[in-house]
Amino acid sequence: MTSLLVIIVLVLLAVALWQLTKIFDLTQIAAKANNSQVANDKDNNIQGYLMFIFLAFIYILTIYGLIKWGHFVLSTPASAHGGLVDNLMNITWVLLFVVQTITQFLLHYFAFKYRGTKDKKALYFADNDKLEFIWSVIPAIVLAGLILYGLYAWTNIMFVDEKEEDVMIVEVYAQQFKWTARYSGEDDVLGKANVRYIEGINTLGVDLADPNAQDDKVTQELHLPKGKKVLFKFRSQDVLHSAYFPHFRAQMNCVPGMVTEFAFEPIYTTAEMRDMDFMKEKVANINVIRAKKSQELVAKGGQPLDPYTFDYLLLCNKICGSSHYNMQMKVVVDTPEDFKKWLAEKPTLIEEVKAANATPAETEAPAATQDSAKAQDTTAVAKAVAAK
Ligand SMILES: [Cu+2]
Repeated sequence: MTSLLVIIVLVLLAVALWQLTKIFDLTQIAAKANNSQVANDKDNNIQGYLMFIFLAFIYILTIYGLIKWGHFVLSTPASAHGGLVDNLMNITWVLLFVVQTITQFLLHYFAFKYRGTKDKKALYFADNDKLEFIWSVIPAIVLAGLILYGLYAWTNIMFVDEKEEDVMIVEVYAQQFKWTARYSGEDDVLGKANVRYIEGINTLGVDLADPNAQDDKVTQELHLPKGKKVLFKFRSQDVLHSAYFPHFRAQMNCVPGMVTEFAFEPIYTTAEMRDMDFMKEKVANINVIRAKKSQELVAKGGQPLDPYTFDYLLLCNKICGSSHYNMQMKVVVDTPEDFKKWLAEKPTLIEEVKAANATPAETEAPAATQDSAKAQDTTAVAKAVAAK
């Protein structure tokens, strides 16, 4: 009750103060000599120079941003098509940078040059065909060039002829909040899958009766062989996800109820990428930050952080729920020999399902016999009743 009264008093005090300032303002206005709303030369000069200050602010912010954050870019792409994507991106950035620098200068310079003065009169200028032609045609040509180059890059990257090209087919399965990979095995054909077949450890809903599914292998880590084009088939169990491989410049939405595709060829193994100078520098920088954080943690009685080593990652790039931020899978690019060895060691899904089914059946066997004995008893009783 008291706190409510205090709040009411405070609100009333605030209202009273606000009213008092309004009255004070009104009395002041009457005392001022120049209360005109029309800008004079001094006002216009101030506005004109403010334009230049704002222009300088934009330029300084751009340069500062480039110096401070410029090194955060991903650098060398790890896929065969990555250079094409980076090229397109770089051309777009350079164009934007040049056009932005020039147009912002012109905009602010003319705003300053033609600032208002007492005896200047605005000129009525209806149109100028030549000027309009120039500023329409130049951007149209530049944009058309960019779009054509983009289309060329897109078709180049996205077109995969499964029959002609020697591709390896891998399924990437998305669900809240993890990724699972399925290798198509020796036949290079994935077994059919449907959400209705999901049962026990068959979390991808693979049709175990499908002949193509017999050699499929399901893994929690994505290994890829260097120098081999991999065609990914994406599925999602629940909501929209997006498979994003930043180091390979690849991204594709995973849509429930349909299969989407993306193919790329890894060109550097994980070990080779770790050995590149720019990557060594990045990892060293991260570890400096981690070491500092570790000191803080240890001072508070916690555990220090492990040093960071680089790994390729598959991330989710669609906000798909509360743990979206941590929906990731480690991607390892091996030499073809190491990849073969790794995959050969993995059991097929059929073997895994058999193993999973075998264990509980053996332990539950006595209970099952009892049940069937009971069932036999009841059938005997039923038969006897029917005979009567
Ligand atoms: Cu997701």
